[in-house]
Amino acid sequence: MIRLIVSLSLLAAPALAGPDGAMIYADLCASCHAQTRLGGTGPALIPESLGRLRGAALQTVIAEGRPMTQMPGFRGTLSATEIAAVAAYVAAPLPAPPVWGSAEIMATRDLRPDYTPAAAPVFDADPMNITLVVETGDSHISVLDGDSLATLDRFETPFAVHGGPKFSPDGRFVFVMSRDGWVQKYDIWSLAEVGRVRAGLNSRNIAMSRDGQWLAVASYLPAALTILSTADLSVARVIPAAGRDGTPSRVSAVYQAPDRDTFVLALKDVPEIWEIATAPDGGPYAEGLVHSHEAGMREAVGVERGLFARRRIATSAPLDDFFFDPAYRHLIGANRDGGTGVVVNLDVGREIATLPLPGMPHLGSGISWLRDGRRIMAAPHLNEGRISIIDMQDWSLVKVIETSGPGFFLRSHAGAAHIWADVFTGDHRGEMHLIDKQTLEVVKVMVPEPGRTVAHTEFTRDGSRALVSIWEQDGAVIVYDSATLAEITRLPMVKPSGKYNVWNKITFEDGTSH
Ligand code: DHE
Repeated sequence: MIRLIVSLSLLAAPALAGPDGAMIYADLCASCHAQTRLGGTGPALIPESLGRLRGAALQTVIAEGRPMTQMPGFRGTLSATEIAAVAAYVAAPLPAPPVWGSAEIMATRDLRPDYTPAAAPVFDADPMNITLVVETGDSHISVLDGDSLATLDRFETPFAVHGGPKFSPDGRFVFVMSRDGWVQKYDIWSLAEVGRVRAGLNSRNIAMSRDGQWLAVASYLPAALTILSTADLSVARVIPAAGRDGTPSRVSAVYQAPDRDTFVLALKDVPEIWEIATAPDGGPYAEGLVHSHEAGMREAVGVERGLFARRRIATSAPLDDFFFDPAYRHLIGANRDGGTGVVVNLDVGREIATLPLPGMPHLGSGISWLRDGRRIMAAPHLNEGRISIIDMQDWSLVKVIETSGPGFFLRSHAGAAHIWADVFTGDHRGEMHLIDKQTLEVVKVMVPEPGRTVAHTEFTRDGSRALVSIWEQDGAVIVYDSATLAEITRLPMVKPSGKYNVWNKITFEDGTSH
C-alpha cells in the first residue's frame, strides 16, 4: 500500500518537474536519429526497432555509447535523470505505428528523367577494374579507373551509406543503400544515376539475386525483407519477418548465396535463418531443399515453392552475423550479444558444429583462403585485438592472432600474400597489420599517418595493388603495391570508408568479404 501511494504521488507530480526527454531528444539525438525517431544516420528509436533494448540497458547505451558505431556516450553531457528521461521518451510508442508497405515505398520512387543509357562504356578504362570509393564525409562515391587511378565520376549518394554496394552480375549497374533505407541505382557505363527509392525506414544492407533481376533490402523498420526489381526499382514483394510462432523480427542482414540461387537472411530477434528462392520457379534448388527433408516434413520446416519461396531453418539462438564457405553449403553464424558461434549445414538445415569464438567475432568481415591445401577462414573480434583462424574442414581453431586493437575489416586477394587487418578504434587506430596467409604471422604493422584512423582495404582486379582508407574528413585512399608493400600514391578523399572493385565483387573473389 505504501508503495502504491508513493507511485500515485509520483504520477501526480507536475510533468515539468523532471527533465523533458522530448526536448533532450530534439537537442542531442534528432540530428542522427531524425526528429520523427524513424532513423537517419542512426537507427530508428522506437519500441519496434529497439527490440530487447529497454530500461537500464537502454540507459547504459545512452550513457556509454556503442563500441564500433557512431553512437557516442552522453554520460559527460547528461545527468542520470536526464538520461532516464530521454530513454523513456524513445521507449514510448509513436502516436501511430509507422507503415511502410509497397504503396509508401513506390510513392518515394524517383527515376531520373534525364537518364539515357549509353550503348557502351563512356570511358576507355577496363569496366571490370572499376573501383568505387564510398566517401561518407560528404555522401559521395568516387568512380576510379583501377589501372590509371583516375577519377571517372564522383556522384552524390543518399545520406549514411552502409554495407557494400552491390553490382549487377555483368558489372554495369551498382546499387547503393543508406541506413535510412534509400536504394540508389547508378549506371557505371553511362556514369549516371538511374534513380532511387526508399525501400525501408531503417535498413541494414542489400543483396543481388544471382540472375541480377532482384535486389533484396534487409530492414529493421519495417521488420521485413523488401524485394525490388532491379530494372525499375519497383517493389516486387515485401515479406514481413516473423518467427514460426509469429514473433516479429528485425532483419539483420541479407546475403546472396549464388550457388544456391537464394537469398539467406539473418534474423535479429528469432532463432531462425531464412532462405528465399530467387530462381524464376523457385529453381531446382528449391526442389532440392524439399527433398533434403523427409517426406511429410515440408510443412514443419516451412518450405514453400516458387519464386521467393521461403524456407525456415531453426537455430538454437538468434544469429545476426554470418560467413559462408565458398560453395555456400555451410553458414557460420554468431550472435554478437550472446557469444554463440555455430556452423549450420544449409543442405540439411541444421547446426552441425559449435565454434570456439568467444567475445564479439565479426564474421561479416571474415575471409577465407587455401593454406596447405586446406581452406581456412579468419574473422576479427569487435571488442578485442585478435583474429581467430578456423579450419573450415573440421571447424577447429587453428590459431588466434594477437593484434594491437579490435579491428573491423579484413581483406585479401588470391593475388596477394597477406591479410590486411585494420585496428578501428583506440590508441592504435592508425595501424594496419599485414599477416602472412601461410605462416599466419604478423609480418608488418604499417602506420601510414600516425593518430589517424586507417581502415578497410580493397584490391585491384589482379590483386597487385591494395587501396586503404585514411578514414578522416580530410582523408585519402592510399594505394600500395601489394607485393612490395611500397606506397604508390595517395588520392585525397572525404572520409573514405569502403571500396569495391567490380571484378572482385562479381566473381566473389577469395579474400573479399561478402
Ligand atoms: Fe557495418 C558491412 C553490420 C557498424 C561500415 N556491416 C556490414 C555488413 C553488415 C554490417 C551485416 C555486411 C553487409 C553487406 O556489405 O552487404 N555494421 C554492422 C553492424 O551490425 C554494426 C556493428 C552496427 C551498426 O550500427 O550497424 C556496423 N559498419 C558499422 C560502422 O560503424 C561502420 C564502420 C561505419 C558506417 O558506415 O556505418 C560500418 N559495414 C561498414 C562497411 C561495410 C559494412 C564499409 C562494407 C564492407 C565491405 O567491404 O563489404
